[in-house]
Amino acid sequence: MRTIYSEDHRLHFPQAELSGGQFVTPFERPSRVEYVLNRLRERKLTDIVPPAAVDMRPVQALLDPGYLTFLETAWDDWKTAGMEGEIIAANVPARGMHMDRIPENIDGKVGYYCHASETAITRGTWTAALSSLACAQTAQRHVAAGAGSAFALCRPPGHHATADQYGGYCFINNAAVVAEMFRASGAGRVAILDIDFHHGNGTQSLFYDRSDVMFASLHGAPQETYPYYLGYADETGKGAGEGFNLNYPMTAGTGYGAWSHALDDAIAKIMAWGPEALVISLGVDAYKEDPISFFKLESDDFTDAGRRIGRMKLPTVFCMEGGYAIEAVGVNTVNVLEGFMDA
Ligand code: 5XA
Ligand code: ZN
Repeated sequence: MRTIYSEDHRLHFPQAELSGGQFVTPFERPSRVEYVLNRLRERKLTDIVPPAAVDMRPVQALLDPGYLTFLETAWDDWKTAGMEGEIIAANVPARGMHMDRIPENIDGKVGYYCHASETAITRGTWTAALSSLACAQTAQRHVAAGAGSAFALCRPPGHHATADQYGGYCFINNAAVVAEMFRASGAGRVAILDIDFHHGNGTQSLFYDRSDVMFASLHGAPQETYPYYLGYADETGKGAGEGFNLNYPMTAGTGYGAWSHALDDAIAKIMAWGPEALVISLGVDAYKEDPISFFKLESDDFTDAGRRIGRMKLPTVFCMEGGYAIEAVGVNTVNVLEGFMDA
């Protein structure tokens, strides 16, 4: 399986993340990718290529143009306004306030376009986000051309990003763009299966009223973990999208027994629908030692999960999402890919 990877991810490395009331080194850091690359090489999955140039057309079709302009210009505007540090949202529209009036001041704009203030924007964030997107797009074209599968080693990740909000370390929703590109390249039905520990709120919101893209997510219950305000089992889609959104929230301590049961259920429902392409939001933070998550998967479980996904026998693009048990991220990610290829 081909991996698509860009060095430009390094341009996004905020100094700090707001966590537990303190500024800490961000969990989502460049070295995560090094561990994945090393493991890919160790296991001789060495077809690692750079992405082609990013194509903004499918992104513009899916995301809010004002949001894209904001991401592109935020750093310059922030500096022009005399801000000393990195961009961190300090003011967000809350209950009872206007949710639809965009402030002119950059500090207000940041709050308008942000949903989680752990995520900082730095000088290189936009370029890095575009490079991450380019990896996903190149993977999609490779699979649409008949390759069977591809792994987009995306960083920063994407599944929390909505049409007009960043947060949860995500800026542009790579998996959603890939799904949209599969639709544009002729797939009538596309499924997105999100196995990251966190609910893919951004992906859900982008397709919630659509019947051509099914979204299924296995994640920590929103009562107990980020993103807190979305991801309940009764969110099943709306309008034409009713029945095309499947959430599997699970409680703290969930192990592979219950998790794989949810995976099998999601796979069965996806397969009964008959999609022509599959996008996997591949996070490995369901791992038992992940520092910001609470599931209990072992490294071998990721191989088995990959095998179950591989048995779907669908053209598949994997987009890297989360995973922060830094030394295990490589093994766990590559285990999914090897299980998939072994199916
Ligand atoms: O999949 N999403 C993540 O891993 C980011 C979680 C951020 C929690 N503050
Ligand atoms: Zn995650």
